[in-house]
Amino acid sequence: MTMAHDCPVPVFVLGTPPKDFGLSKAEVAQAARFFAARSQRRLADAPMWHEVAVHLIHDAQSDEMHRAIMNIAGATDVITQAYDAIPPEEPGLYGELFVNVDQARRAAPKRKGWSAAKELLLYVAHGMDHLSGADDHAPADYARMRRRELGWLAKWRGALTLLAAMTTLALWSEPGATFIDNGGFEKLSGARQATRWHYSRRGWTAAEGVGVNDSRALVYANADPALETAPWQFVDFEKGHPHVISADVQIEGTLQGTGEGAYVAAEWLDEKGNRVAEVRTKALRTSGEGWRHVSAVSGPVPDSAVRCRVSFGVTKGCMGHVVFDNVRFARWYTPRLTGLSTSAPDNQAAEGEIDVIADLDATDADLAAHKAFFSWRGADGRTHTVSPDERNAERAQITLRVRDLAVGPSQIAFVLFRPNGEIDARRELTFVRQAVRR
Ligand SMILES: [Ca+2]
Repeated sequence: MTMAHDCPVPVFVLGTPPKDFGLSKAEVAQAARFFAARSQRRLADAPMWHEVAVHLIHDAQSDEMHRAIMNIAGATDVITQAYDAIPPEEPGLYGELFVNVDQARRAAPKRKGWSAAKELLLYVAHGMDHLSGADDHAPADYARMRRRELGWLAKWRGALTLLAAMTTLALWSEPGATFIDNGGFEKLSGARQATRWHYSRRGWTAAEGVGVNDSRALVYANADPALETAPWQFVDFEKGHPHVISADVQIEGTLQGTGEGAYVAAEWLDEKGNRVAEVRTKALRTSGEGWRHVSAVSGPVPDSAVRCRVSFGVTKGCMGHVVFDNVRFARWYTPRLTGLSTSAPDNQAAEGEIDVIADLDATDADLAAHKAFFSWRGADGRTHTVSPDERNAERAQITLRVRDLAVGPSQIAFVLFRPNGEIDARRELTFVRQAVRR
């Protein structure tokens, strides 16, 4: 069961957030998944969450649902329903949230520094909180729930800021060089099979599918849960260095069965064919409403390795349709972050501009393989994240105005990210913005 709890909760959003909320349906779904995972994790013996549907509705439907379910007239913010499994469904939780967008629009202006989008997400968080059994009948319980939900919302917004910073850093993109041949599945043989991939015919089928940007992709459908076979190819590699494996994955709904899910893997074999090293991405049971990018970085490849095999598919026990595209495998470069400093003496200044400098020991390829940014606490009380103004193999640098920083001591950090969002290296320093003497 531990494994099942690590799987993302399948959450579906029905309906569309109003345009003026500035929130996409995909963002609502991502936030809902984030809250669902936190709610589920609250209890050690939580049941398996199979599926949660989030309905975005208006006053009229909210009133109707409210009467039907709770026998109360009038629209409300969110109505939560939890259902038990109906055999032969697996035991566990199936939930439904009815979230009222009209109520979010009405309530938001009553809170300072709040928006309709935040209010809407707060309702989603509240519904998810109820699904793990939280009860708000007593005022103290309600306050406890609200604090927890605001905490989830703050964490989610922090995650959003991070994602936005990462996706805007086009220069710090994934490595271009890959040892995979036909990883995008564009080349087909006469039999319309993707060339260069070895196929084993038993237990599963591979067919042409629609990939990223309407390109070709490979659809993997496992028909026999007892078997685990997958398309594969031998690839080049460099001994003594880590390697990165990644792919774009799309799953129709949720994979059925008991296995971990869809994955991409590389394994290194010695002279005798024994496996001496392996790297595997996190397995997915659902991809939500679109494509998910998965990646993982191996340790340094041992000297005994003579061959490397890359494969993808679904683990034993899992059944369903998975579309794979852009399977990549390349050497992973690790830049070293050797220092972080500012141009101000003793990292203190009252006004003017300061340079913040991260010292790197890297190559150009390292830079292409990493995302990076500086972050600091601003005078406006918010944490700011920005890409470097300048960077090369030796350093990354930004220039900040002292008056934009928080008064007194605050942390300035520099972070290097792997393509999958894991932190590779981080340094921080304490900067003191001194009061101006007049
Ligand atoms: Ca493709």
